[in-house]
Amino acid sequence: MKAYWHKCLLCLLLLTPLAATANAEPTVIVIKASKFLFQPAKIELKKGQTVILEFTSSDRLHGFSLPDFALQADIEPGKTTRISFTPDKAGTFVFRCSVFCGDGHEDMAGEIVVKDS
Ligand SMILES: [Cu+2]
Repeated sequence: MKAYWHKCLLCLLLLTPLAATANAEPTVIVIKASKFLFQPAKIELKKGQTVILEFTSSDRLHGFSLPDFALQADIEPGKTTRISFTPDKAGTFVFRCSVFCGDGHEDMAGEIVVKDS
């Protein structure tokens, strides 16, 4: 009988971390856009791991464009824009503002570094 309870306990211990992983919400990466930068400008992700990219703008309309993953979004001031993103390849990928926002617009960019998990 004692052995039986030991087995039960063992099963519980083994299954608990699995259940926790299955229910885990994707990590939210908060990105702030303003003239003429993204903060943070460098984002590190893991291949195959889903994250939510959450954008806000503190001044005017900006855009987010990540052509290597065909991702595109408008970032409107006063609004929160969320995109679910699961990088399926490793590497360094440049994202840019895709809405002309003034004299520094051309330099408004950042990079996403995806590491093999
Ligand atoms: Cu811009």
